[in-house]
Formats: sequence, structure tokens, C-alpha cells
Amino acid sequence: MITIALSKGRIFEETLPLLNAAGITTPEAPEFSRKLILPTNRADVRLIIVRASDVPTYVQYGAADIGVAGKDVLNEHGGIGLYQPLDLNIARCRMMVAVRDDFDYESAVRQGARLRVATKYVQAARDHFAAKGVHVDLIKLYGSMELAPLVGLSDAIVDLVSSGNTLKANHLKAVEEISAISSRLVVNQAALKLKHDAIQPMLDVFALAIRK
Ligand code: PRT
Ligand code: MG
Repeated sequence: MITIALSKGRIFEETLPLLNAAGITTPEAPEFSRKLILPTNRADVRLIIVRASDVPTYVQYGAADIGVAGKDVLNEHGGIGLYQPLDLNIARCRMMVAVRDDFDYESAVRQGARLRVATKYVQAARDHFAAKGVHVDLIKLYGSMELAPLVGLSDAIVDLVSSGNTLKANHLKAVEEISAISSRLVVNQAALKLKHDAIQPMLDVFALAIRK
């Protein structure tokens, strides 16, 4: 049995064409099903639906053989026990530093002010500001980072931006790009050896089906 861990929403939707290219189809879409284990047309392949940030953990421990996770999530997880053979080039966005429209970020940085930064991406934020030599107090949040500067929780946030509409709707502006983000295929290192004959052909088809 090959178990593939995916999260609902954009990752599932954008991975589906790749699965289809490998001849794998699923009769039930997770958006319309409460099942956490979804069968596929192949008796030896099943999907499990987990939180986006939990995908690397399921694959690390071998509860799933394969998964799809954003580079943001993989960076926070650390990637232990994971083979990352392919950038699938899906669910693309950018990790950015953002502040309120009326906040002068450049001069705060120039003056060496200690900044309060709210984020779900503590590891990425720590690395980014350390490399810049900017002193920050990091505040860990689990979502809706955009709210933090509006209510005085923080001076800045580190968050993902795709269209920019969420920032705009909340009177925030992006002031720095930390990195470009896309989703990667992750494979359990032991599974790749033990189930090589089933997994390698899938990797080969995915590699050919990736949109440049
Ligand atoms: O929702 P949950 O808390 O379970 O986890 P999640 O938010 O990490 O999962 P999900 O499914 O929303 O995102 C899965 C992956 O998609 C992320 O790990 C990223 O790699 C990738 N991705 C791509 C994004 C975005 N684009 C994105 N825009 N993840 C989140 N967003 C959010 C962003 O955090 C912000 O709140 O969308 C908002 C901004 O969007 P725009 O279009 O208004 O700029
Ligand atoms: Mg989300």
C-alpha cells in the first residue's frame, strides 16, 4: 500500500492533475467528504487528508509514504527523515514582511529599533532578521497574522502573500520579500528503499507532469 498525505484546499486541488497523470483518480473529493482516508482507483494507493503543517510529520514517521508540503512548512519542520526529490511548482506564493500602511519600516530598521514580529513562521523569521542584523521579538501565532499590527500586538508580520488582496483589505503593505514559496514532494526515506518499485515510477511521472 502507498499512502499519500495531502492537505485540503489548494494543495489537494493542484496535486490532483499530477496524480491523474500517474493514473490515480479519487472518487471522493475531500472538500465534499468528511473521510480522512480516501480510496483511489488503485487498490494499492490511498490518500490521507491532514493539516498542511502536519504533512511532513506523517511522512517523517512513515505513516504516509509520500506527501506534498509547502516550502514554508518544510522549513519550519526541518525536513528530518524526508527525501525531497521534486519541486512541484504548485501553490506558489511569497513569504513577506508586512507592516501597517502608516508604519515607516525602513526608518525603524535604520534606527535599530527592536521590532515585534508576529508570525506562524518563527524559524524563517528568525533566520531572516538575524541575517539582516535586525533585533526582533518574535510572537508565535497560528493564523490570521494580518490582524496583529492592526490591534497593536506587533509592528510587523511575516506571512505568505499571493494576490496581495488580504494585505490590501487590512491596510497593510509588504516591505520585504523573504523567499519564493512553492510546494515540494516529500518521500519517507525508508519507504523509498522498501517500496522503490511502486514509488519510483510515480516520481518519474510527476517529474514529467510538472508545469514549468
Ligand atoms: O489552513 P491551515 O491552517 O490548515 O494551514 P495552511 O494555511 O498552512 O494551509 P493552506 O491549505 O491554506 O496552505 C497550504 C500551503 O499553500 C501553504 O503551506 C503555502 O505553501 C501555500 N500557499 C500558497 C499559501 C498561499 N499561497 C496563501 N496565500 N498559504 C497561505 N496563503 C494565505 C496567507 O497566509 C494569507 O493569509 O492566504 C493569505 C494571503 O493571500 P492573498 O491572495 O490575499 O495574498
Ligand atoms: Mg490556510
